[in-house]
Amino acid sequence: MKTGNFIDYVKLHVTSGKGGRGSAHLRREKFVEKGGPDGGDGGKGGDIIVRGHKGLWTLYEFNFKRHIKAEHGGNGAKQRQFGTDGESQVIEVPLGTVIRETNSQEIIGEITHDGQEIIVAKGGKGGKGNWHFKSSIRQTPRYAQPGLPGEEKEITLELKVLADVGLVGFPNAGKSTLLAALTAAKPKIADYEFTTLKPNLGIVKNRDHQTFVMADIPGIIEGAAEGKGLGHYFLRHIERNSALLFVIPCDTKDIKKEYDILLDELKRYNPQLLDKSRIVAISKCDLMDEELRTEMKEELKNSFKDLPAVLISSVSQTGLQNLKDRLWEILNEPIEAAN
Ligand SMILES: Nc1nc2c(ncn2[C@@H]2O[C@H](COP(=O)(O)OP(=O)(O)OP(=O)(O)O)[C@@H](O)[C@H]2O)c(=O)[nH]1
Ligand SMILES: [Mg+2]
Repeated sequence: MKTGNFIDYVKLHVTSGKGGRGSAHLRREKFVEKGGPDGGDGGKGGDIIVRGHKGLWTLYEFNFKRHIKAEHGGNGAKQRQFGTDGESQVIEVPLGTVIRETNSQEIIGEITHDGQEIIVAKGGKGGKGNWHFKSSIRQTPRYAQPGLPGEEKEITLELKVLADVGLVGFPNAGKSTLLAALTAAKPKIADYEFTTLKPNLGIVKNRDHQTFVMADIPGIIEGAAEGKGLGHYFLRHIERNSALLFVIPCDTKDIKKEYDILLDELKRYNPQLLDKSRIVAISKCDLMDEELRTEMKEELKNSFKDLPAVLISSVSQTGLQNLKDRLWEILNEPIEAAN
């Protein structure tokens, strides 16, 4: 479905290339009276191929590229020259993309692993040149095959598993500020609680063209399950994320306790939320001096043990690259039975 700037469903019009024509050339040489047929074969039309890429998390780019065409095969020529094969077009998609034929809704295939390729529209075969049709009774065939047409299809790409990050935190924790610091999204930010009333999504661009989607949702408070604050119905927006990023400000009295409250509210909404990978970001670290930061790191080690916990500041842009790298690592851990 399409929500705001977020795309996980896209319809494309794809056309493979048609095959090149076979040539009906007859050889003529100075001292050869009757030349034989020497027309080469036409090249094959390019395919439209969907390929899985583990570094992609959205179908966002197809919002601007709805028509995809592969190249036609080249025509055959004299001296049995083959026409060149038309170049195929490769559509790179995130893992978990289901491809359907739009009209029938029939599933063409599903991309589940990196490098996997599915041909969604086959290029037309090239036509045979006239020399193939030479026989004892037909020494100079003037006939050569035309190339076969390509295929034209409407396909739908749908991202089944959204492997991305949901921000979880109390109101005023700095979730929206973090989204704004990491993505081009421009969520409302203010120094009061419940500034965010509906989810915002942004695309995080990390090094080497790695991208993933981050979802910022309203703050959660203790008792959200009973309807306190904005309640917890909006937690449905992070149900399909593969990792949860807990945002807790550094000036929180008891960081571990706040984390446990958040975890408990998630559990009360849907215990399956606890199966997701988690990472903790201690926000607003520009408010601490070096000494406090060192102390905080010790505290985090004791409280969170194996759970990754990082210090960040969206305002001074500290720790953000580290956070993106950690998120990337988590998102690329093998997914067990994701569905
Ligand atoms: N000093 C400092 N202040 C920050 C930082 N990040 C956010 N803030 C401030 O914290 C306040 C709350 O920020 P938001 O990003 O709106 O917080 P939120 O978690 O989205 O809040 P809700 O939408 O109400 O749940 C704002 O006044 C921000 O300017 C930071 O890194 N350093
Ligand atoms: Mg907010």
